[in-house]
Amino acid sequence: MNSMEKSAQAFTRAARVIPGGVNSPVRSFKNVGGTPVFIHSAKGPYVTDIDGNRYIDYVGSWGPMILGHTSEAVVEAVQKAARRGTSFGAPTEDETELAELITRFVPSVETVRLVNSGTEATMSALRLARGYTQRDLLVKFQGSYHGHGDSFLIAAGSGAATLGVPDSPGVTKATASDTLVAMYNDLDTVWSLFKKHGGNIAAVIVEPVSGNMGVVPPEKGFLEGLRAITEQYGALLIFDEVMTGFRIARGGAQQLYHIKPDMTTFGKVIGGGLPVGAYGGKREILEKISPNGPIYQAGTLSGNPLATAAGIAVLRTIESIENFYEIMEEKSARLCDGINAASYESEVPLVVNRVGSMITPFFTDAQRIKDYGDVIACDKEKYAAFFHQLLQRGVYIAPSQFEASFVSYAHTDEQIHRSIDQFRSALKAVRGK
Ligand code: HOZ
Repeated sequence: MNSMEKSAQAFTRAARVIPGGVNSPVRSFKNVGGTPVFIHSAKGPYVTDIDGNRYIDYVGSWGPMILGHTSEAVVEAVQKAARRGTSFGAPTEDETELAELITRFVPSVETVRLVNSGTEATMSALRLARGYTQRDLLVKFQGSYHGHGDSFLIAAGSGAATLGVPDSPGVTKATASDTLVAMYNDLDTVWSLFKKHGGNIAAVIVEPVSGNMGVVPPEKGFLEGLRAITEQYGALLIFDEVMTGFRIARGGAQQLYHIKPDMTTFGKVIGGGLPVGAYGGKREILEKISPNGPIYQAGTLSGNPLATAAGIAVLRTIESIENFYEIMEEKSARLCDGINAASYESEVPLVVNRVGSMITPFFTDAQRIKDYGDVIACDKEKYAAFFHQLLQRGVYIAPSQFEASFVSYAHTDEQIHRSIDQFRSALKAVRGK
């Protein structure tokens, strides 16, 4: 391993002109200490920093790189698209193609609007839900994160939990009072909100598999219960599948758990690493957005040709690989089994939560991790020490206990085995600390 001196210098330089030296907080390493590695390039399952250190990468740009980095299909598609023009502010056939692919993969999505990020997708979906139902209130879950829109920054996970600001200053009291918070995996808390406010709740938004407090799967009956409650009270059920969409199954979490939400939000995989988001669902609801309906949402770069080309390339590649999701499952299960064995051998207790290719090792003596309360009781300091031990050994996982790490199709058996060896050695190094 080379020094990380160039990264340290780059961080100092960045901090002079960029708040905190980063353009998104989690990547600052604030939760794990030290200075972030600055990336020079990436290929397949590897990222290489500007000091020349190469890491087996399980961040994968926080989810988009399901095929691994710089996949030929994506690079070629983007290059080709760039030569034709980088933005038109007018419709293209490729946008329709991507929308067709999305609706084919996720049947509950009858029509879909492309936007530029997951945050934009959730903000737009919420406005639409409010306009459609003519109600104001939103139910979200503690420790869940739906991007940085004001309505969602209440008891939020991801960077907000990482940096200890789950209720962000700058969100007005009025906005915050329209967001009601329930506990993930606890239907009683949802029932009691509906009993009190049911007639004015526009929507429940949920990460069907939570990824932004680390990976926390839904308990049996939880998503079914949300479907039943929202139907009973005439509220919309929004699945935030920005992370899980096209990742944990062809049709996302809704396919895996057999639940049909009213609306779904996407991002990450459908942009192949370029800025993209989307929201879609029942035609009847989506008809209410502009220009067909009165609820406004727009964007100069929406359906951007480069992002659209990348997204089409990713989804077409996935479609062309037989048993793509079974292969992803095998790779991820192998890694997860290896981490569990390493935990046992090193006598460092872990709960390793995994759904498909999303994984979080939680440092805890508990038997299971099922909600935000369990998550925040984990040993963050040990996670931080472990993260750095792994980094020194050439393995890059999420720099926060409150995030998911991701396996890609490009991770080979050999790289997974090598990673497991490094997990074992890193766990031994943090034992007793
Ligand atoms: N919100 C992302 C994790 N859930 C982190 C994005 C970033 O820092 O790049």
